[in-house]
Amino acid sequence: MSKAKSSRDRRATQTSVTRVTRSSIIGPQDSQRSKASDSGLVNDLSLMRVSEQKASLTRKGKSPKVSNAHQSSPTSTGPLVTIGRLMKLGRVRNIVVVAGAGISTASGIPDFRTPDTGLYANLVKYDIPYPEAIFNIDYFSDNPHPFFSLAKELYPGCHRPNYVHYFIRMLHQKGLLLRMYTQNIDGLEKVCGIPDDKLVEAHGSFATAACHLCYTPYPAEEAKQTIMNGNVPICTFCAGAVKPSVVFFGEDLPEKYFQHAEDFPKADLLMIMGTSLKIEPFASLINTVKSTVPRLLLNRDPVGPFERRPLKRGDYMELGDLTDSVQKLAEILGWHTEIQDLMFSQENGFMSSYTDPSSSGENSDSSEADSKSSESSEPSH
Ligand code: CNA
Repeated sequence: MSKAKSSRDRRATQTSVTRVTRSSIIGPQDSQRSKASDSGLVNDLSLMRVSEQKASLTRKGKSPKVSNAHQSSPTSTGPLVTIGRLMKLGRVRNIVVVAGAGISTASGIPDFRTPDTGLYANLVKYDIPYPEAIFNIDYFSDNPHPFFSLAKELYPGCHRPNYVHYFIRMLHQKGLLLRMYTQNIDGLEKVCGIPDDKLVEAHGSFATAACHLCYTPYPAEEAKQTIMNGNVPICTFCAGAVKPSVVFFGEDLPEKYFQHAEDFPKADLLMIMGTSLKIEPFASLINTVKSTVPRLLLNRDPVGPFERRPLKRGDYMELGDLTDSVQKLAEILGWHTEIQDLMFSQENGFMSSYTDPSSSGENSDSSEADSKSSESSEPSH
C-alpha cells in the first residue's frame, strides 16, 4: 500500500459526511435548539414545577445561587425528584447521556479545567507552551512526548469505573439508554459494561492506533507497550509518529459521532454530566434535542446554556459533586442498591482476576464487560 493511497483511502471514507473537526471554540449556546413540539412531557413537567427556591449549594460552600422555577431544595421537590418522577412514571424511554471528564474524576483521573487539580493547572510536568498544545496535532508532530506522558496516565487499564459509570450502565440495563455520547478517552464506559452500540466516543479512544501522518494502522497493544516504556511508536511505512486514535484539535471526529443526527431528535430526556461544554462541535449537541425535551445538568458549576438566569423552561440542574447527585437520583429511582451490587460484583470480579498484569489490559476489560452487559441488557423496568 503506498503512502498516497493510504491517505487517500482515509479521505474517501470521510467524503460521505460533512467534515467536522474538533475545536475548543465555544459554540452557539442555545440558538439552534429544535423547536419541534410534540411531547406530553411539557404537561407533566408543568404539573411538577415548583416555586422559586434556592439552588443546591456547591460542595465547596459557595454562596447559594438563585435558582429558577425548576430548581428547589433537595427534599420532596427539586430537579432530581422531578426527573426521577418522570422516569418512574414511564414518561422517559430514550435517554441520551452527554458526558465529559467530570464523570471520571472520582476514578482518580483529573479533568481539564477544575482549578488546582485539573490538567490545565498542572501542565508544568508536561513541558508544553500552552494547555491545548497537548492535543494539538502540529505540536504532536514536532514533539509527541507531552501527549505520551499524559497518555500513560489515561491508558485504559490504569483506572476503574466509578458509581457514575455504573449508573449509566444501569440506565442501559433498564432499557432507558438510547445512547451515551462521551468526550472521554479513558475507556471507562466500556470497562463498566456499556456496550459498544450504546456508546459514541466522540473524541476517539486508545482502542486503535495509526500513524498521524499517513494513517497506516498500527497494532494498538504494541503502541501501548512502546508508549508505556517511554518510547515513541514509529510507523513502519513512513516513519511518522504513531498516535492512539484520540481526536486532536483540528482532526476529524469519528464517523459514529454523526449518529447524533438520528439520536438527539429521538431523545425524551437529556442528561449532561461532568463537562464544561467548551469543546465544539460536541458542546452544541445539547441544543439539538426538541425544545420540549427536559435537559438535566449534573455538574459542579453551571455551564453553557445553564449559565443563563432564569434557566430555560425544561432545563434542570443539580450542582455539586457528581457522585453525590447521581446517588441521590439513584435513591429516588430505587436503584441505589442494585447499582452498588452491580459495581461490587464487577469490580470484585476484576480484583479476583487481577493476578496476571498482562490480563488487565483494555481488551480483557472490554470483553469482560461486553460479555456481562450482553447477559444483562434486557429492559427490566
Ligand atoms: P473539563 O473542561 O475539564 O470540564 C469538566 C467539568 O466537570 C467541569 O465543569 C468541572 O467542574 C466538572 N467536574 C469535575 N469533577 C466533578 C465532580 N466530581 N463532580 C461534579 N462536577 C465535576 O472537561 P470536558 O470533558 O468538558 O472537556 C472535554 C475534553 C476533556 C475532552 O476532549 C476530553 O478528551 C478531555 N479529557 C478527558 C479525560 C478523560 O478521558 N477522563 C480527562 C481529562 C480531559
